[in-house]
Amino acid sequence: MIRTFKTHYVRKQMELTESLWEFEPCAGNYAGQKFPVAVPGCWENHPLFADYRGEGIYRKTFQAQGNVRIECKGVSHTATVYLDGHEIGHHYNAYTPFSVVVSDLEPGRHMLEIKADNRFHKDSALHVPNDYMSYGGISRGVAVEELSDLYLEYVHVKTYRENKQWHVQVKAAVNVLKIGQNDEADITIQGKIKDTAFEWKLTYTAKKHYEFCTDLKINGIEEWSPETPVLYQVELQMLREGEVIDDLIERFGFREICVQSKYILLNGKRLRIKGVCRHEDHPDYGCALPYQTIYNDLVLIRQMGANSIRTAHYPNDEIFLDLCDELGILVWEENHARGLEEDRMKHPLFEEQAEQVIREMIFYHYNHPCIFIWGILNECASETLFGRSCYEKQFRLIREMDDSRPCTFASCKFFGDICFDLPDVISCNLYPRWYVDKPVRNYLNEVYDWIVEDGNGKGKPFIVSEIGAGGLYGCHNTYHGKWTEEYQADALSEQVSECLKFSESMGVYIWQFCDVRVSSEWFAGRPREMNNKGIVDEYRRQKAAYGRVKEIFEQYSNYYEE
Ligand code: ADA
Repeated sequence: MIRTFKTHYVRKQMELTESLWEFEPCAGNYAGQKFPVAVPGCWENHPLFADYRGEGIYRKTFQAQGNVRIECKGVSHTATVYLDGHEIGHHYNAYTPFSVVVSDLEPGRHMLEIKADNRFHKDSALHVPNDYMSYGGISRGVAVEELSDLYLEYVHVKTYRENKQWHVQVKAAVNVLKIGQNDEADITIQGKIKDTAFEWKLTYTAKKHYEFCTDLKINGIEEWSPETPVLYQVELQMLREGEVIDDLIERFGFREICVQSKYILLNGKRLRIKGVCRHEDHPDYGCALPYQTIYNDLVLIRQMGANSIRTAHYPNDEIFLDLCDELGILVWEENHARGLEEDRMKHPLFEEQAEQVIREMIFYHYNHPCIFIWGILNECASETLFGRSCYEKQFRLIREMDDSRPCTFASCKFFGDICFDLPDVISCNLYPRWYVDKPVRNYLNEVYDWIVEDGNGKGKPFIVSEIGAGGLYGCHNTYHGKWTEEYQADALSEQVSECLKFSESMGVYIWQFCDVRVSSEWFAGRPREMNNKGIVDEYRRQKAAYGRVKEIFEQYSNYYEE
């Protein structure tokens, strides 16, 4: 399953995830041997490849003809795509979707091969040894679609209010793959949102790409919010000479996010964030969590009174976003980068690769009402001039692509950060009672005062984007030392309640939801080669901290009083 709802009724779409693929590792003890595997999946979850870092080829045949679009929701982390033995695509970065279109396929069976590579190779600027695992494999769904000579490429819906009336701006594009004999043809695109219909006309000639945009007033809608996650559909159909040749259905919600002085407003109400950071990670599935496991995580997160998830440190699977739309969970979605210092950001491919993640993240995820803020470059070099130039460029790109959401970055460079004038929201990762031996309240005051007085962050909303402590599931001792469940629960109680009591903070994200595997090449003293700051362990067994945080979160509503 690549989405939780159907996006096409006319276009023929087949998901290549319903039967097994063949997997062949390219190196190691089993090089050249073939294994049946499920896709999506990570090879680390096959007992023979639990620590394999390298290249592996996935093979699958499918039946199709004509113009074919192959969409991969995520291959970890470098993909080379071959069809019938010819290379047709290449993509870097595990966490964003990509697609390849091939014209005029003969009717019959075709061989799709995807070579995945999770080595920290020299051309990889973002996937580096880190405090999370860069798994290997086809980690998200794959679909094959048959297209007509032209197809609907995307539809983006922005919702906004004017004089208390809700409007939508609908943008869409058509790609022309082939021109018929007469070199031109009349096309109609019919659109529908609720009971409002609209239409675009197009006469296509040799041009390859056509863009459309319409603003509409929509009556009688219900707003999307955490309490009422009401969703609507935009439905497009493309007709040539009266015949429907393509369709595209997307989902969105009516909601407006903006920043006003120190507040983040959702539909005019002052949001209070009670959140967790979450990696896509599970001992049985790696980063390829199936629908039910993602859903179960969201249930646990909601049950503890949280209203938000930060997708640290990369864009997430669209099924996760679909579910957050449905359940009313606010998402901070982040581009891919963690802890890259200046020399890493000077990697010749860094800029291009990081911007590509932003482009793909916003292009594919634009319609999700759950996403209320875009984040970039977690804990990167925001204390240097070169680092600042990267933050500047990336914020510019985001704002060009989407003016409907604020943006932010999570800093650990306060007392030296020179970028706080750039984002709409100031976010800091703070670890009092863990890495910093100070009472939480004092540390919060110290950091916040610096941001306002010396850090150029005055007058903007402030969020604690990480706070937490390590705790090993089942570890107890009489003196509640570090790594015990008790120490973690005590530290988190103090951290979370102080952040929520702090009148200058608009909310807090706990680091982190569950314990996660870290790459073995990155160590930093993590017991079990895992980051153990989860409030549930890797199998989602609740630690003492879970219940303690729940008690605190439940005392606070989703909004600040006016
Ligand atoms: C950082 C970082 C996280 C994680 C955390 C920790 O703030 O953003 O990815 O590494 O520290 O556990 O130390």
